[in-house]
Amino acid sequence: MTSEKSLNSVRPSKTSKARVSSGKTATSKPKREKKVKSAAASKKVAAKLALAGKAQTSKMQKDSKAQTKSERLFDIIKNAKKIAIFTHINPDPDAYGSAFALRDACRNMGKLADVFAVKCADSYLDKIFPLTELRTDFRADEFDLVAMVDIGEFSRVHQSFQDEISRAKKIIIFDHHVQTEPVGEFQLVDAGQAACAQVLTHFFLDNKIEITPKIATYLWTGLIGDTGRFLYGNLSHDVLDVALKLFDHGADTQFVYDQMYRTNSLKDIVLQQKFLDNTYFNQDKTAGVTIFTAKDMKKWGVDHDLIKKYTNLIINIDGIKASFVAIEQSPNFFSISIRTSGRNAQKFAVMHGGGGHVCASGFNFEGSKRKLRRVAQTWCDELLQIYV
Ligand SMILES: [Mn+2]
Repeated sequence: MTSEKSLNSVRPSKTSKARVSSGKTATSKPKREKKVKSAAASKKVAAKLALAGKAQTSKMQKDSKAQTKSERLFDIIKNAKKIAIFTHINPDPDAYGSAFALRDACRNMGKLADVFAVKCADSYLDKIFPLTELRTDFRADEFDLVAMVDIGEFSRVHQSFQDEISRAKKIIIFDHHVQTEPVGEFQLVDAGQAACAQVLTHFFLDNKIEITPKIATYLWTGLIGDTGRFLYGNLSHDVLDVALKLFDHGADTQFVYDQMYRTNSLKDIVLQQKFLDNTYFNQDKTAGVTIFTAKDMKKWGVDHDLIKKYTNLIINIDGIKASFVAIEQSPNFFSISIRTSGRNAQKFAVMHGGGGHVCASGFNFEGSKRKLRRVAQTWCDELLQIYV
């Protein structure tokens, strides 16, 4: 769905190293520099993956023809003893759901498996997932396999893990994002699926890996998170089929709903009010930009996770086709979540150094709130007019 042109603009190309050493990139904005740096790290990972892929191909030449990608990944897991699982920064229900489902499935196969992630503030996610068991002390030489879930690009891995991961012996990927950086051969990626949990459910079922009620609950949480409990435009026969299968495998659906949606506190209501107070609409009220500065968040006692819970508040207003929600993560550094209806947020995000899905994407912005407000007006026009 993404045009080659926009893909090329973020893909670490063969000439990217030459461009860095020529100094051209170094003179551009720091944001670009960061992008190139993470692209270089990802190139290292890609090269490793390609190498591993070749070894794998020759080793399995005799029987690989009939083997599906899913079976190959299962073989890799079966042959591993110690598996480190990673997901994207600011993990959401699909990220944690996929990671913990895979962890428990691996453990049930007798593997040593752990999830590595940097937790955001306390939230409802603590009630669903054993987040006290998250690890941050990853060392590549202590594991023989790295599994990444719900990650469309290497730069979305928490920065503190990136260097060690690039030293990993073998990397596999389960995902449902449009991959904007090459990630080698060991991957099970379907950008047509609504959640990584959906990809993993198929993987477990296809390979007859036991889905315990606990694993089903984790996967259900991921599916509910990424479909907005079947509310977003990414519903399909398969989503409902997977939901039914997880239900049949004992997913505690009511527990998940109670944790995720029946938790409106006074703080939630206040936040919704602040959301409206801080949203600038364009002239014909078809797009909105909401900005949360760190100072305001501190004043109102709301955190990143609580705001994320309402990322869809503006896009759900009748007539709104695009919404931008900006959260100040560090001084003058904002994470921007885009939500769209009938517009391609993914293409837009890629053009701005980010990524994601057709109706839900994100990227980062460096600059003051005032600058952001000004630039965001042009984003609204751009998104509404070009990315149809
Ligand atoms: Mn996801």
